[in-house]
Amino acid sequence: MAISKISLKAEVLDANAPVANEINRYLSERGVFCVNVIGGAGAGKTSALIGIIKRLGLPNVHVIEGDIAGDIDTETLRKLGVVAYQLHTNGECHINAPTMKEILRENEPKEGSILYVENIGNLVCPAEFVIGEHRKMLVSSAPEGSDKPYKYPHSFEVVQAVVLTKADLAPYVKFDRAYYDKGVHALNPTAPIFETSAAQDTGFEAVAEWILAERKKLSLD
Ligand SMILES: Nc1nc2c(ncn2[C@@H]2O[C@H](COP(=O)(O)OP(=O)(O)OP(=O)(O)O)[C@@H](O)[C@H]2O)c(=O)[nH]1
Ligand SMILES: [Mg+2]
Repeated sequence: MAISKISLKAEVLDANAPVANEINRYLSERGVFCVNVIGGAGAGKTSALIGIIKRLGLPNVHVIEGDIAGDIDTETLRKLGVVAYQLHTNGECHINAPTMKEILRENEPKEGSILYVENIGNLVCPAEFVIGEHRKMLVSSAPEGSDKPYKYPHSFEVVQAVVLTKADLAPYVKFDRAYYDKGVHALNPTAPIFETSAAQDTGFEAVAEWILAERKKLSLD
């Protein structure tokens, strides 16, 4: 039973990868830099995106909001003037490449833009699926606990940056920053950890600068 589950998972991931490569080529040819934002439910992904987008400006930004149900985050972003598209995963715990391809067919991102994709909130499945992104960014929050890298290692391994948010709450939840950093660095020695707070609107400049620098590395700016 366990073996057939594993082979089914491998099959699903194998089928996903070529579509993700196709999307990556499509986006790169259009000069669109795509960041796949993953993180637990309620970690602060949408709030972090707002903080980043405020720093980078609206004109060349698109957001795909992945949800199981509803369009609350999409509406929040639209009210702020962000061009946001709603993607529903029909109950799936992650966005996959075919679904991403479908939404891109219906909503072509503007050439030269930055496309953020807010994935479904959980620390497991979104880490496994590539969807054509250039970078994966993890939003991880202090109240989730400093043990998260140790319990959900894959989410910390596959990303190129970690946004440690809700820093304003760290003193109230006994967040152990040294323990957290040790766990993150053991799994991922190169990813920067950006400390932010959406409540205090702090730390997002550095994240925005990182995004622009990563885009430049790929000559997509
Ligand atoms: N104190 C504090 N609260 C925050 C911060 N960032 C987000 N929140 C709050 O945390 C809750 C969840 O924030 P969201 O940005 O919606 O989180 P999310 O990860 O997008 O949530 P889902 O899309 O539902 O998975 C909201 O009540 C926010 O106001 C922060 O930096 N500090
Ligand atoms: Mg959200």
